[in-house]
Parts: sequence; C-alpha cells; structure tokens
Amino acid sequence: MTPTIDAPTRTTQTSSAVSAPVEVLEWVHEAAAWLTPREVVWCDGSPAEAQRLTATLVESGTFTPLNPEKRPGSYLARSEPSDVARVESRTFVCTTDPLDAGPTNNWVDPQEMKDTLREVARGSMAGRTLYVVPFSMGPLDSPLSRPGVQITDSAYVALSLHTMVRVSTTVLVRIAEGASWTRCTHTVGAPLAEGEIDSAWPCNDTKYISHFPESNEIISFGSAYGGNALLPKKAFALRMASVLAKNEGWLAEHMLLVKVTSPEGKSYTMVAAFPSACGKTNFAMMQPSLPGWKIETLGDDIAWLAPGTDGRLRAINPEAGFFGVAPGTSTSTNPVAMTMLEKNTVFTNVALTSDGDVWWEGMSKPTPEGLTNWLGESHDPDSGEAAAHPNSRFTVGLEACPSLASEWDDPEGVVVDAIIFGGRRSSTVPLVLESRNWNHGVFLGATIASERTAAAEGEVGEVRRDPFAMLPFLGYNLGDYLQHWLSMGDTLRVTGRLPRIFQVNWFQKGEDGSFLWPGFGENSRVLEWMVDRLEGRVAAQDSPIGLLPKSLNTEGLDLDSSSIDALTSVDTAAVEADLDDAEEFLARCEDRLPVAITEELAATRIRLRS
Ligand code: OXD
Ligand code: MN
Repeated sequence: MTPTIDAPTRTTQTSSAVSAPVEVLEWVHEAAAWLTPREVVWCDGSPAEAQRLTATLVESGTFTPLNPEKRPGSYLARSEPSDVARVESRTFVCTTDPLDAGPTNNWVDPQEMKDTLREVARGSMAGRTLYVVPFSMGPLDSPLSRPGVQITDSAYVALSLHTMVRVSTTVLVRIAEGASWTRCTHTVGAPLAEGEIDSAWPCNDTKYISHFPESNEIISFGSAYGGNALLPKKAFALRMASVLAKNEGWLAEHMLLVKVTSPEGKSYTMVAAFPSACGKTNFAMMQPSLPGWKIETLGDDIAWLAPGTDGRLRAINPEAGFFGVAPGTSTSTNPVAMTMLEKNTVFTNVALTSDGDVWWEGMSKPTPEGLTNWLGESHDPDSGEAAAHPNSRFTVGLEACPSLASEWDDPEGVVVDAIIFGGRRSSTVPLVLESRNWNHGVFLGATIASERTAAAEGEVGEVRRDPFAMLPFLGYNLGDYLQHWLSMGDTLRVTGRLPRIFQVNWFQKGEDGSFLWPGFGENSRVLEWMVDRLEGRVAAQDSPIGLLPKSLNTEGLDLDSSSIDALTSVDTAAVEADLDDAEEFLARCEDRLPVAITEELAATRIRLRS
C-alpha cells in the first residue's frame, strides 16, 4: 500500500479534503506546475458536484438549458465548428520502438512527444480550474475493471465523465492499495488572460491526442469533443486497454454488448464490433420485430472480454453512459433511445426548436419551422445544410436506458455466447454468415471494411478497411493484435468453450440504391438464425466465405426472391476484389502478420476458385 495524504482542495467547491495516494498527488502537483491552473478541484462524482458543474456551464454559456416542460434536466452545448469529431490525424501512439505502434497508428517517439507537449501546453490552464476526476472503468472492485484519473480544465468534460464512467474517490483508495492506474491529462489548450472573457467552447486549433502505453499515460491537448477529450472512452478503454489486455491475456474491443432472450426463455450474450456510426446503439437497444424475442442492453460501444475462472469468455461494459450519435435516432429507428433521451440528457451540436427542445435530421418529418442550427444560427430549410451536425451527440447515463439488462453492473461480467463482426457495405458482404472456426472468425474480423461516416474526419462514403472496427482505436501493432486474438482462441479452446463468430452486413443496397434489408428490429431475424445455430437447430450452407443460412425467417417481410438471393449469396468477383484490397492492407503488418491469417486468406481464394 502506498502512503496517502490529504489532497489540498484550493477551492470553495469541494466541502472536504480528499485522501489521495502520494503518487496521484505528485502527478497532480507536477501537472499544476506545468499547466498553471488558477485552482485545483478534486472531484468525488456526487450529485451535488454534478449540480455545481452544471451551474458553472450554464453561467459560462456552454450550456443552454432546454425547456423543462419538454426535456427536463437537459442541456444543449454547441462546440466550436472546428471541434466536432475525433481527430485521427492528430492521434498518436508513442512507443520507443515504432514497430510497437505498428502500421496503422501515427507514431512519435515518447520523449519527443513529451518534449513537444511540455512546450505546447505550458501554462495552458492559466485562469482555469483543474478538475481531478478519479474513475473506475467497469464496476468498482470487479476483477475485470481498471482505475484511472483524468485531470481536465473543462467543466463540460468533468461533467460528462460523471455520466460516462464511474467517478468515485474509492478509486483513490484502490490506487493507494497498489492498483495500477492510467494517468489521463486533458487540457483544452486555451489559457485565459486576467480579465479575459471565456468563450462558450474553449479549444485550440492545434490538437494532440497522445498515448504513452509504456508509461500507462494519455495526454490530450486542444479539443473538448468526445473521444478526444473524454479520455476514459476511446483513449483509455480502447487504445491503452488494448495494450494492457494483450499483456494480461484479455481483450478490449469496440463492441456493443447485449442479452438476447428467445421465446423459450433462454438467454444468450452477444458482442458485436462495428465501425463508428454503423448503428451499434440501435442494435444495443433493438426492439425485436419477432414475437417473443427480447433484447436487453449492456453496452453500446466498448466491451472488455476476459476468460473467467470457469474458462468461459466473460464481458463487461467498462463505461457507465452513452455518448451516442443523435441524427437518425427516431421513434421508428430506436424508440428505446427516444424514451431514454426524454430527460437528464446533455445534447451537443443538435438543433434547437423554437420552443426550447432539440431536433436532428431523421428525428421527425417534416423539419420543424423556426429551428436554430448547431452553429446557433437560424436554420434555412432550403439551404440543403443539416440543422444538427451529422456527428451531434447525446450524453446520458446507462441507468436511463429502459432496456438496460440487470447484469450491467455485475462485477463478474456476463458469459459471451457469440461474437459478431459487421460493417457498412453496399455490396460484397452478405447479410449474415458464420465463421468456419475461431481462426476463420479472426480472419473475418481482420478483413472488416466499412463506408466512412461523420464520426471522424475524412471523406464520408469512402470504403476503408477497419479490422475489428479497431483501426482508430488500437494501441499497438495490428499484426500483434491479430496474433493476440488467435492466441485467445488457443486459451479458450483448451476449455472447449469458444464463443461462435458471425459476420453481418445490414447495409447492402439494390441497383436502385435503396437498402435491401429493412434493418433495425427486423435484424432480430438474423439473431434468431444465430441462436438456431448455437442450439444446433439449423444446418448452414457451406460457401467459400463461410457458413450461409440455408433459409432465413423472412415471413411477413416485403422482400422478393432476388433480394433474398442477393442478401444470402456470394458475389465471387466482388469478394475476390475485396480480398485483394484486404491483402494489400494487411501486408502493411509485414512479418508481424500471423501466418494463420495468410493461410485463411489463401484458403478463401482456393475455395472461391474451386
Ligand atoms: C464513437 C466512435 O464515438 O466510434 O463511439 O467514433
Ligand atoms: Mn465507437
């Protein structure tokens, strides 16, 4: 146990001193000497603290309170127009050996990055409050959880952390007892001069989202938006955690987590990896169209998976909230989310209605009159511009979700029955298939590609390879990651309890450009097929790319046989071209690409040609 001393609380905001381990205290003192905040506030995650932060944000103009009769306890924030999404080009993995960051990350030497940041961020908290936020990823005291501490000079970020993770001073006790923890430093990079009026969304045009896996540390400069700033989310729970997971024998994945119950009353846990903005939140809250089926939500973005003492793969959602994409969410696409968002929600970059409520594209038709757009300007419906930013978001706690599964806070996690990989592909990838075995499943994960959306900077619509939906989130070499997945199979195989692996694509389009598959609640038909496979109730049809449904429950759907055929068959030429692209992409791993992946690729080619 490391010694603790009472952390000085140079603030009127916290009523009592927090007992902090010396290592945390020293880190905060060093950061304060470098970043020179006006004051340091130690956060405890209490409702009273959330109220104080909210009041600060209303006072500073960051939050516009919404009409309490329409959206009680809810607020609208508008970011700077330049700070609206994750900035992958400014996201760095800093390892001594560039090969450890691998071919898919922006690499900088750790010392060089530290030296740069020391200069760039010197004094950047001047005139601001440094909030110290201790948090647990996952249920406090779960063997699967990990602690961290974020310092931030953004009240918006500190409040969002209250929703997104379990903020608690108990974490400081665990650190004092010896738990290793992740240091997360965040500054918006906008020092305030004496007497200067603050902007509603302080940030800096220069941004650095830097990860130091060797010292278990993250430093983020210049942005207050989402994954750039809420460091426990993408930076810790995926990039840093993926490294911890490789070293410790578990998996940190960009996956939703759901409990699916069949009409027989039997429950199955499924995890599903999809690239950003492919509908993970809608899937996680799906209302099955098939009678008797039930889906309960455990998580919509990140899952940590580890073999339990029983040898089975178990999962937790390390987060405690949703930071979901608003556009496209409606009572028809996601009624559960619409109920969840009725109150106590922070909206960022959505449109404001004339009666003080929120609106976004896809929420309702027609577009209401008198909207104020995400930039705070009067919206011109004829402009062709969106009123809400395509990456506008809601931030709300897990417990607000009407379909939340009771196991969401279970420290033991849930046993995983099936792993699903998906992407947004208008062609080439069928509606559903099952992998031939674990290694083939890893190959399917390795070859995911998806059409880009607005969740990150870049050309919307362009197909990019996104292995395991982890391309922007992997903290180490992709080749080593694929090997780690293969090795996890070896571990789980010993106990004979391997989850089954499936691939899906809800987004195939017909010649007229419209979606072939109705999606949303109708996706339960695909889950039914998976459950039938798990139970050994249906045979599958072998194909060069995996096991396809012999028949799928399409009863009552307005689908002609040619659509069903397109959804469940193999387009050999398109698959060959896709394999070429995947092969070229994976070749970037050079000699770290596992032989088993090369073998799966070759075997698929042989099957396609025979
Ligand atoms: C997210 C993302 O915000 O994947 O979840 O970009
Ligand atoms: Mn995500």
